[in-house]
Amino acid sequence: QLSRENNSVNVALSPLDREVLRHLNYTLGCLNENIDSNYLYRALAIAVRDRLVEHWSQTKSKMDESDNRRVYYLSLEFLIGRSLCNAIHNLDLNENAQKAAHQYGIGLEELAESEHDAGLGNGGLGRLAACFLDSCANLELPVVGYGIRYEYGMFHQHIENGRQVEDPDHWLRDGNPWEMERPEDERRIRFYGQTSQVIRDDGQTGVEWINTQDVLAIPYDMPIPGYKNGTVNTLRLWKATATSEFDLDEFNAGSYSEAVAAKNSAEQITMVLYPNDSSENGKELRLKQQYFLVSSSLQDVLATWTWKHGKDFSKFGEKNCFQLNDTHPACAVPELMRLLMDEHGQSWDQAWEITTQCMAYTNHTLLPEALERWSVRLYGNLLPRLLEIIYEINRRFLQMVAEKFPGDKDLLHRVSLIEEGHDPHIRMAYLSIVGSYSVNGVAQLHTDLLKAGLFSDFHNIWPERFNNKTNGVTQRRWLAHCNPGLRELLNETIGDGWQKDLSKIKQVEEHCDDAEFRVRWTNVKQDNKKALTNYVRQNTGVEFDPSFLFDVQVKRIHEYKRQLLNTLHCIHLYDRIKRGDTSGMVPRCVLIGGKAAPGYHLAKLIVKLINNVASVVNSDPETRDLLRMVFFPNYRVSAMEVICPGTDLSEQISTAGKEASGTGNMKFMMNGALTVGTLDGANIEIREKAGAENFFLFGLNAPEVVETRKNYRPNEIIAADEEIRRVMEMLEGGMFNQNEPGLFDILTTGLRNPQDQWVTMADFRSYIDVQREVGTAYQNQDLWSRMSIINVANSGWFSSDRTIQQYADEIWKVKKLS
Ligand code: DL6
Repeated sequence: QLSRENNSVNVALSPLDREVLRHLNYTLGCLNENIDSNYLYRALAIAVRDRLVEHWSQTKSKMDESDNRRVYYLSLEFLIGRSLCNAIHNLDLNENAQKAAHQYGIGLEELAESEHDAGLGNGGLGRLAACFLDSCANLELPVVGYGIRYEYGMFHQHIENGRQVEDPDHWLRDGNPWEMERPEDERRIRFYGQTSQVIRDDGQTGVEWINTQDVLAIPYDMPIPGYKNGTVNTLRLWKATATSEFDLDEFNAGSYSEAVAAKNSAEQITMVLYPNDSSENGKELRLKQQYFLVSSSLQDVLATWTWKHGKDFSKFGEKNCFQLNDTHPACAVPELMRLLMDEHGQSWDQAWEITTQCMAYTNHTLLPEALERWSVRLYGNLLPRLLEIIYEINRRFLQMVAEKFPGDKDLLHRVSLIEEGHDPHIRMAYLSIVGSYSVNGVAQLHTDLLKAGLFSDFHNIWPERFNNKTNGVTQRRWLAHCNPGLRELLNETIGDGWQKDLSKIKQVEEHCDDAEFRVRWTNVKQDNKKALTNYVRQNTGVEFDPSFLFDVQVKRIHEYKRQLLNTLHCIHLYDRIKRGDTSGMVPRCVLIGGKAAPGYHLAKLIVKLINNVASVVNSDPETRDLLRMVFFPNYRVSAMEVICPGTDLSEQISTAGKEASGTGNMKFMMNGALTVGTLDGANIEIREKAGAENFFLFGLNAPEVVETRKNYRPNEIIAADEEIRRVMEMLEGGMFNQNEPGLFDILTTGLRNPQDQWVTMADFRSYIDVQREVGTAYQNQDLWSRMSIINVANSGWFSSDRTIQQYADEIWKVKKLS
């Protein structure tokens, strides 16, 4: 409970302060002496939002008036996190907002914690979409985000007896001051039914989709403010609702629950985010979500188009572009065809030309289990008209391939959009490639692997379609906002131009030989480590010591990301300490955090192992001066904002060739952490930019992983290496599962399995060795801070502004709104 400290009307109030008070009193009806901090947060958020509204409307008018091409970023996920401080930062309102909060005896940072994270995404892919929107607004590009307004976002994770437990995330329960409902733009979405031939007004035969079960899509708009530039772009999120509130006949007959059944079933569509980030779901409800997003967004764009251009679609493809964030919105290809042909009277050829002129597809994964395939049966039942169109696209495509590569039957099988068999499936990645003019990967290695492997046949057919766009993150959230200490030091040293253009951060490299500057740099890190120490204590009860090396791995829990390798290393350090082999050992706090998909049992077992090892390590008085370990629960965007500024060492240790890019690696680099990593994803580019001497490299590269797997004998590796053997003995001997014998057998068996895809044992020795180098380097704080400065100075490439400028120039061909 807070109360106004200056309640007298005579006190001079700043305009923002006055608005906060007015919203508290009259928007929220809160006239009490004592104010709940959540009310104050909402009053401040609305006051800040008020300052966006005019710019928002001006940006929309500019877009409407301009003849520029427009881009629509279609994504099932936008992992936004909190919006208040981001808006305050971009509006340059920090000082005023601080003062307004202080009127109530609370700091802005503490007040901001009242905001629920908008967790509308799983991890990298969703967070990338949020960074991209920020950069589009910063670059004043005419880009609209389209997504789903999930009632429940990413589940909350808590730990019980070392195990992950999931809780629902009802992030909207206190209202969401950042959204505005736009019922006037509702769209009707159709499911099920059949198709039938009709004769159209112009005498041509057409197709009608009949007997459908419909739902309505209602848009909620969120403002996306640019950085001090007066631009406010839009993220439009769709909510599903029934076409009528309830069935009046049923209602009058007294069957109340039946009367609202349709409403409930419609609202289910946008009820909850699917929590799998790296495996497909195959569930009908998920396909409904995908089609619901795509159809409502395309109808929205077409409505704006016809309002301006009537039935003239000749320039539609030139003036519009849809970026597909992975294959999740891939039904945009057949849906745009359907809308153009069945609703707007275009011929197949016209519709196909338009579609392939405006669709672009980004691939985010090489993992076979994450590649979407939809059962033809399920698809045809839910979306019969779309299935017909997909079959026709495939027929024409295969005909073209047969003409271009005569006699190659095998090729036709390989590239067909339909995987034949007793239960045929549609290959959504192939559909996306065939329907798009651009296909991109998200880091150079990833794109190279796509071209040479997964999509090699398509690369052969259309080499010009493939391109790379290495990911990036926004420096405004991931440095300026989350690391105020470093922000101020940078501003003082090189000016604040880096916030708009991160390439300017290079200038700080000149100061890496200045001893006094290095001390200031280290002091900033030290303060951030203290803040992280408090955060860890509050959330876990574990005491970190800010003088230790903070070694951090936070990301989704997955076998390929190898949290298991990190844990094995912790066991190894524990063993060394117990044996008294501590010479040159640097004291370390190891933090691991991340969510496991609820159905991914091995990942959940890895969480349990991390917790069990941490509990043994932390309760042993012999080791506490050299090693602490914690599993950080409920890892999310707002947690990363505290974790990454306080990190010394960033763990990016995936099996080479498996991590498409990674973006956490970039956030850590920007905040002065050094990376220990494999040659995977964007790590390769991080190392190139920072210099090999400022990066701790270990392990096999991607081709070596492929070679190693042909003759992989982990048991021999274990037997031949005394230190590794001891780690396995501790693990297999039950040291970390004394009350639950055999609990981790499935993990140890996996590590010893010659078929282990992640070849953990092949990299373990190299990882132990490089971690010794890390320890040695950390002992020389002067050298460490120099390396840290050089990493930050060379992080300019990893700004999402750079990535988005490349999308704009090379894929979208779109110019800044003038
Ligand atoms: O491109 C964003 C992000 C990459 O940085 C990660 O390396 C990659 O794992 C992630 N992919 C996914 C899986 N999605 N699908 N499909 O989240 O994308």
